Amino acid sequence: MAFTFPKHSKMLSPAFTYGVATASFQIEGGIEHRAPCIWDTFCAKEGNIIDGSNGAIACDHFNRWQEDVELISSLGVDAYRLSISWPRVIKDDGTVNQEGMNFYVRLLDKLKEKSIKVFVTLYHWDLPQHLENKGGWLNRDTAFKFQEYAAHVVKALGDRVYAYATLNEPFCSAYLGYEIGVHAPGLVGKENGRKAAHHLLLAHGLAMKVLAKESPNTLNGIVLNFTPGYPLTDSDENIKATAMANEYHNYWYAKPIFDGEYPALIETLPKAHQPDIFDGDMAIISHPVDFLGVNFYTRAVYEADEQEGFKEVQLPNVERTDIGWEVYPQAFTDLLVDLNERYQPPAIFITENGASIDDEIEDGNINDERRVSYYQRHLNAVNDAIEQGVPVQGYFAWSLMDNFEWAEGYLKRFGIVYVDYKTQQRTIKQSGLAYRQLVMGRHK
Ligand code: IFM
Repeated sequence: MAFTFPKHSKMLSPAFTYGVATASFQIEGGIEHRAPCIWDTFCAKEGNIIDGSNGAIACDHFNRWQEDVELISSLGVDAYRLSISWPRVIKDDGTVNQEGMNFYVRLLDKLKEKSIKVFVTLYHWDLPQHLENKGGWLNRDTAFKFQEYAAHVVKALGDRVYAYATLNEPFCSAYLGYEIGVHAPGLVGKENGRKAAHHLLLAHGLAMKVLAKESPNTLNGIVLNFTPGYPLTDSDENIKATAMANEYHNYWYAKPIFDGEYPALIETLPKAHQPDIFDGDMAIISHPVDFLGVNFYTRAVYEADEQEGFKEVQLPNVERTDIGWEVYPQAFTDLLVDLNERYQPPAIFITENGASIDDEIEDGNINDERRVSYYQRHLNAVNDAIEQGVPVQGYFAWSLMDNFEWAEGYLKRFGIVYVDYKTQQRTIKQSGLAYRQLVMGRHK
């Protein structure tokens, strides 16, 4: 199995960055060496995680990081996207936990030794629990705590880093975590979601200021996830409902960063659901970024709903991955073209894309044909966007290896490497082998 591209494709050039991605809570374990975070607390509550699991061991990356760097290197990729665990590097009193910071210093040194570029995400959802106890992302002060944390990380990691993303998917933190409660900290209420989102975006802007000043030689930006909405039919009501859904779920995060304002939808929300925007906030949030990280997995289909304005519809008889997400690569191209037209980001990196498949290991092989097919079609979708002038400079497979898939526990596998959670043995899947062949076979 191998991936194919049109011969002239820019994605076959060595200048195009290929990488693999992970996040701290999903792979590290080693929780006895760090302060508690909101996901530890969320996992401890019965019913929150489908298989009742937690991040205590995960992929045991905290102990197996050297072996994992060898694995990444064996895939031949140019880059590795990882996240820093805030509660591992900062103690509850705000000072640096040197032991925790050294973990990342050593990891990054080893990656440098292997000539692998490091894309660091500062926040991939593991908020220190003591900050949640003071209101978490509903508390404006958390944004300033994040700025201090960012400054400590930049100082410690120095020139080991190629690119920094402030946040990963603030939509998930704000909407899933504070509005519908399926992610940590599990709060529910429309009065929460937009307020949490505003403080997350403020945190991003404040950290960008630090990054621009203290780390001018890295690429500094943010990672947003997009699930583009499409109308169920072309009726005016459904088209309008879809536009509303797109503003609420997608542009809500991108527009403030690039245009310095929220989508017009904000005016129609009840006052109690609107964030408190202080003078100067939007200028902080719209600090120029060097790149936009785009995470894409699927699309959503909407129809009008009298009460809510829009409602998601599950189409019957469409191809889906094993997490239930529709496979619809055209939406990837459409999204990238749309983002480029709207915001002209200086550069785009696809920071996540991949498929959850219920893999089985047979005679030491994982023949994940459906994942290979997913990757092939989505890589082509990116190529189509590049051909339409979108400045995509790199692509990261989600994920390097199977890991803790949040509320789904360990039941959903996104890796291009299989993890046997009993033995912690890693085995490269067919998709991983195909990815390696693509990366290593590029024109020199
Ligand atoms: O596993 C997650 C990741 O942490 C954030 N983006 C989506 C992935 C798949 O759900």
